[in-house]
Amino acid sequence: MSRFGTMKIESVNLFLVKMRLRHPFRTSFGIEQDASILLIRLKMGNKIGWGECVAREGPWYSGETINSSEYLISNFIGPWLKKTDLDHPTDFTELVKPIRGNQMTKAFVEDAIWDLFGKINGKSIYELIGGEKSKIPSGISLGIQDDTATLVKKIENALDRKYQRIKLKIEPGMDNNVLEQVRDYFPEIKLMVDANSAYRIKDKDIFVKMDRFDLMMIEQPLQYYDIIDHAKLQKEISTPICLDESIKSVDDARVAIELDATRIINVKPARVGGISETLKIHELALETKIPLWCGGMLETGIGRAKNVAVSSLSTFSLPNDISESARYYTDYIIDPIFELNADGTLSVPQKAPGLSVDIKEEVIKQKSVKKVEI
Ligand code: OSB
Ligand code: MG
Repeated sequence: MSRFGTMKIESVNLFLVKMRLRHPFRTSFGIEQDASILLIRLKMGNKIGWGECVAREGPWYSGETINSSEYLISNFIGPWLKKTDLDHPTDFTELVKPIRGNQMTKAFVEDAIWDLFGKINGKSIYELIGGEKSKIPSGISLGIQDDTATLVKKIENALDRKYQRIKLKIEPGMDNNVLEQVRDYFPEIKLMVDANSAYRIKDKDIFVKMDRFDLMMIEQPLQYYDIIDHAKLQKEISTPICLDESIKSVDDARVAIELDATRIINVKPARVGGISETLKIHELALETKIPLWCGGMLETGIGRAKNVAVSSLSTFSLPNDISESARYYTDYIIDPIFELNADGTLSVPQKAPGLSVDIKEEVIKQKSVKKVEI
C-alpha cells in the first residue's frame, strides 16, 4: 500500500478568502451571501494539498467558527503535524484524538492530507477510498424565499436543469402552507424539506400533517444535538426522518439508527470530522442498509471536489446536495468546475491525483484577506 514514507509536512498555510454567493441563502438559522472561507495548504516536497473549512464567522450551524478553527490549527494541529510522521491519511485521526469535538476543523485538515497523499502517490481520492460510481445524482437545496411565486420559479428552473430532487428549507410559519402551494404546482416531483433544528417535539402535529405531502424525508426537524426526540417523532409519522446536525460521528449514527431516530443519513464529511469517519459511516450503512447521501455547506470547488469523491461510494444512493459550481459563487478557485450533465448528474473525476481538480492558487492569494503561516 502507498505510504507517505518518512516525509513530514514542511509548511502549513491558512488563507481566509472572501467569496460572494450569487444569491443569498436563507435557512431557519440565518442568511448568507458574503462568505468568508478558510482554506489550508499543506506542503511536502514539491507537492501541495488543499482543504476547505465549512465553519463560518458565527457558530450558527455547529459550535465552530473560522476563528476557533484558526486557533486550533495555529496552536495545536499545525505544530503537531510538522513533527509527526504520518503513514496514511487515516493516521491523522489518532494525531487529533486529544482534541474533543471540532469536527469541521479536523475534517478540512484531513482533506488537505488526503489531497497531498493522493498527489504523492499518483492516486485520486476516488481511488483511495474505493469509489464505485462515475456519476452521482445531483439535488438542489433551495433557501427560504420571500414569496411562493419566487420559490415556484426557482423550482421550475431546477427541474428544467434536471436536478433529481428539490429540497426546501422550512421554519415555523413557512412549512405546511408553503408545501401546500408547492405540491399544487408540482404534485409528482421528488421533494424533501430541511428545518435545520427549528422545531421541538411539542410541534409534532406540524409533521403529522406533513405526511400528506409525500416527502422523501424530513431533514433535522428538532434540536441540533438530539436523538431521542427524533425517535419519538419518527414513531408518530410515516415520512422518514433524515438527521444532519445531530450526527457528528459514526457513534452518533449507530445510536440514531438503533433508536430509529433516522432512516436516512445526510453525511457531510465536514460535519463528522473527515473522510476517515465518513468511511466508517459507509461501513455502518452497508451493515444496516440505511441509505446515505452527501450534504453540502455551500462549499467552493475544493470542498465540493471532496464531496463529489465521497458520494461515489456505493452507500450514497440518494440525490446529494451537490449542485453545479455555477449555482454558488461568482468566482472559481478550481479548474475544471463542476457542471451538471443533461441527466442531472455530476461526473466524478477519477484519474487526476488527490482532489482531482486543479487548484488556482493565484486566485486564492488574490482573494485572501488574511494569510497565516504556521
Ligand atoms: O442544512 O444542509 C444544510 C447550507 C448551509 C448550512 C446547512 C445546510 C446547507 C444546505 C446547502 O442545505 C446545501 C448545498 O451546499 O447546496
Ligand atoms: Mg441540513
